[in-house]
Amino acid sequence: MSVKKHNFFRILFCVVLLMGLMIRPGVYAQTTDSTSTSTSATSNVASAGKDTSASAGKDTSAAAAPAAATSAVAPAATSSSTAAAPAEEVKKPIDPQVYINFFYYVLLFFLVCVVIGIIGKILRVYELTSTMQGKKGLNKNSVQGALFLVSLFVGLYGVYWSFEHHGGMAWHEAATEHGKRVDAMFIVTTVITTFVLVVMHIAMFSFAFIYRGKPKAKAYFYPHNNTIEKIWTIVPAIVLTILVLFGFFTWRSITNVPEDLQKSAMQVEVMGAQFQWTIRYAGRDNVVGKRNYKLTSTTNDMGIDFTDKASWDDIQGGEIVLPVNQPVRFHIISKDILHSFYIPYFRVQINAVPGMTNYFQFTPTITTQQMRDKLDDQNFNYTLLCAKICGAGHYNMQKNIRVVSEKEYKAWLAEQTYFYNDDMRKEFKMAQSTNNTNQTVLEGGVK
Ligand SMILES: [Cu+2]
Repeated sequence: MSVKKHNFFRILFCVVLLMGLMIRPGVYAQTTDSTSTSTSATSNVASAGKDTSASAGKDTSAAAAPAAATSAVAPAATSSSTAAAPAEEVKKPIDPQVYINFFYYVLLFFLVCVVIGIIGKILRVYELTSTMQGKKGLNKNSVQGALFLVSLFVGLYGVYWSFEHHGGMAWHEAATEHGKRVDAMFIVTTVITTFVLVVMHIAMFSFAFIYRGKPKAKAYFYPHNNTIEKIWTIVPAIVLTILVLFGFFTWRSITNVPEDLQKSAMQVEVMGAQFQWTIRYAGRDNVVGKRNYKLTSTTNDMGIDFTDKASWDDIQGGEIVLPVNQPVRFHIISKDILHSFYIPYFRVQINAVPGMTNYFQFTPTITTQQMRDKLDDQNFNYTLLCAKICGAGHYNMQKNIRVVSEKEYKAWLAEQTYFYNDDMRKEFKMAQSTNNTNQTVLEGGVK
């Protein structure tokens, strides 16, 4: 039985090895393309976003939509464009490297299994020969204790390596005033939790080594100690309370803005909808006009109530442009379902909830150009993202944010269009006259 088993694994290993050796660029790619174009389209969405958006852009070019609008329709257009696309576009080959990588890891897995098997066999042979020679053989307790120590060092090195290599990827300077407070909180939490992680692991793994099974050692029965119980209950409770309070007061300091500062800040409304953000600047009066969801129409996407004169000077922002070092108060709303207003570099995240308005006030402190220079990346842009998985096009809910000087901001704002444009005026006046007629008819009926 065991001989059969061994033969089975040998054959399996040889088959995988041969398959790996037989891989030639293009061989698999061609067969897959002719059979499963939809798969290739899907994987292209993930791996080569540029291709997908390009093809989606072609399909929607008739509408001459700007970049943001094109990206908003990309998910729907992706499937239709695949069906309607010309033959040569459909036959786009999958990068053969994908298959090579896959088989490389499969082979690596088998190789690791074989190495472990060989080590096991060597140990078994050593054990049998020791028994035959009348020696004690391998002390499994010592081996396992040593393995615990090895795991400890490998694990701790892994933690260090992860901080060293991935810390830089996740960590970037905050570009807002309050961002520094959030970062301070993050650093303190990380330092405390890392300290606990290291101390706990050293204790656990080294105890497993120090108190490994020994022939003459006796287990010490130690059922209870009140002092130890108190220490390990009170100390974590104090640390957690400090962390929670630290978080609570930081959040309060960020969100509880005094009323006069709320009013003096620049007012911008942002509405999340599947799958785009619509931006409304308050205009000259710095008051965002009222909305009523019942007024939502194809021309009035936000349901702006134009009977409120404060809405007449409200400005549409194709992108978000903010003047540096000036407080801005975002009114965050949702048209349909939950979204989340998330700007990583600004340390800003708050849900966009249908039926209510959330607010986030902050002051950007680093312009886009300054950040580009700092990061040595001239293509860098701050981005508003949606942090709530809201449907198929969720990944596309992105909006560029430009932080510029006051002068540049004013120049940009002057070029933007009003929500209350000619079409809206006509629609509004028609609605007004219909209302007036209805009112007259009603009043006539009452009389
Ligand atoms: Cu989303």
